[in-house]
Amino acid sequence: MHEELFNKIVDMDEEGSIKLAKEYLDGGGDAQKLLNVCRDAMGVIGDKFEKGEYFLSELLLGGEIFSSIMEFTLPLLKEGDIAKLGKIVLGTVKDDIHNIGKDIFKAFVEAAGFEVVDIGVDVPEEKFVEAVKEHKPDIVGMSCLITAGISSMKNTVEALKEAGLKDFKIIIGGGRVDEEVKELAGADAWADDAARGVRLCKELLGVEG
Ligand code: B12
Repeated sequence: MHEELFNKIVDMDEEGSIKLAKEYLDGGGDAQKLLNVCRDAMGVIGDKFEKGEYFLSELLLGGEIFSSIMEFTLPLLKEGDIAKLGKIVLGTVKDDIHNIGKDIFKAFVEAAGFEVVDIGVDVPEEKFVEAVKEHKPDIVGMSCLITAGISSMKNTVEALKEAGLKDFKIIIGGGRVDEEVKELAGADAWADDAARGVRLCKELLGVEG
């Protein structure tokens, strides 16, 4: 199953990979092994995107395939099966309703082994503050595609500080971020593609892989 499923996912055979994954589990296959194959395949898709061999459509489809397989695989995983690299509270900032990039990043970073608490789009500062208090993440991720979102990110970082919350790193992503915006917002890292974002999340927490 392993190599065949890996190839089907990397080759973007959505129907074939879902069918094969279901057959594997129905035949008594191991959910943890299935998850590992999906993770490896997602890593390769991310690498191919960074190298320019794959485009946005493949990234989107890769995210969809992973999410579809996880829908029926996650409930079968035992507590402790999912090696968590860390927890991320993720949202698109206030006044910005773009969700596509956030959702792709979410699928890729979950595939890499992070737990994600998705708090949605157009998320006001207070909601980030509440979510951080409640979920105690290792990383706060903010997505931003529009210029108006830059001040929202800055305000969110300030609101988190004012609330006395500080035991986490902040990463920003989306089409409207760069080094300058990172400095302005007071974030620790920025990424304008999902694969880079995953790598940076690992770097921020000093985890291998
Ligand atoms: C699709 C789209 C829409 C859709 C959104 C659909 C949806 N459900 O998301 C609709 C039509 C609703 C829309 C609405 C608007 N849009 Co629009 N939209 C776009 C468009 C064409 C594509 C955005 C997109 O999905 N890109 C693909 C994703 C995958 O890319 P991405 O978000 O960058 O994500 C990747 C990385 O950045 C990273 N990533 C993303 N998030 C995160 C988070 C973290 C933490 C990390 C680490 C990584 C990460 O991973 C992703 C995968 O690699 C862009 C143009 C463009 N070229 O970007 C304009 C664009 C973003 N929109 C724009 C505007 C202005 C608007 C509107 C204000 C238009 C209007 N006048 O009504 C509205 C409303 C906006 C609002 N209030 O938020 C402008 C923004 C300009 C600016 N500088 O402010 C753009 C750039 C178009 C333009 N050139 O004018 N839009």
